[in-house]
Amino acid sequence: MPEGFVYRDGVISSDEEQHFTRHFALLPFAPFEFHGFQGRRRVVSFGWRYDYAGRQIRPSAELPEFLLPLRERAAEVTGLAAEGLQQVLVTEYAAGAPIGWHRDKPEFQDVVAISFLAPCLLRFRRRLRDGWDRRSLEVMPRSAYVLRGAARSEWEHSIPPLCTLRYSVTFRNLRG
Ligand SMILES: O=C(O)CCC(=O)C(=O)O
Repeated sequence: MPEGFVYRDGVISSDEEQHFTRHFALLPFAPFEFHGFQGRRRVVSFGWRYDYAGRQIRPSAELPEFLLPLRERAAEVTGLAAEGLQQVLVTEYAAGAPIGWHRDKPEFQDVVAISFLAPCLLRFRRRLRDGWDRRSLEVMPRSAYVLRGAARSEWEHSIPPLCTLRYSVTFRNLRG
């Protein structure tokens, strides 16, 4: 896998997964919007959100209490302080909803993602002189992965659509 990518299975239990997904179902999700285009996934941001029209991050709603223990878990995986993970994005991928090729915005630094309910294929690609260098990994529910280093800055990532609901919660610190 790309340098800077870390994967850890089983960072939450099945009971914890059920607890969190019951809360997710009540969140005020909105379709992901990108320059007038609406993606099929739905998102809700806490702490900070990226404003695509203004090309900058803006303050967002305070992190709900039920997500604090999950942020602790994400912090343990990275070795970062939990309070440093200031941006939290909950994404709901209904059946058929992908996330296309992208790199995370440069305003953010490290990315930690915790997955819920369904396995997915996390794909990476980077441009070579004559094509693409590609990697992929099956990411399991209740696992965490971290994007740092080249995995974060040189490689793009994407997830093809699934047949069932998946949620992810991504935690990001801000570039200092
Ligand atoms: O759902 C995931 O694991 C990927 C999330 C992601 O790539 C993003 O929020 O930028």
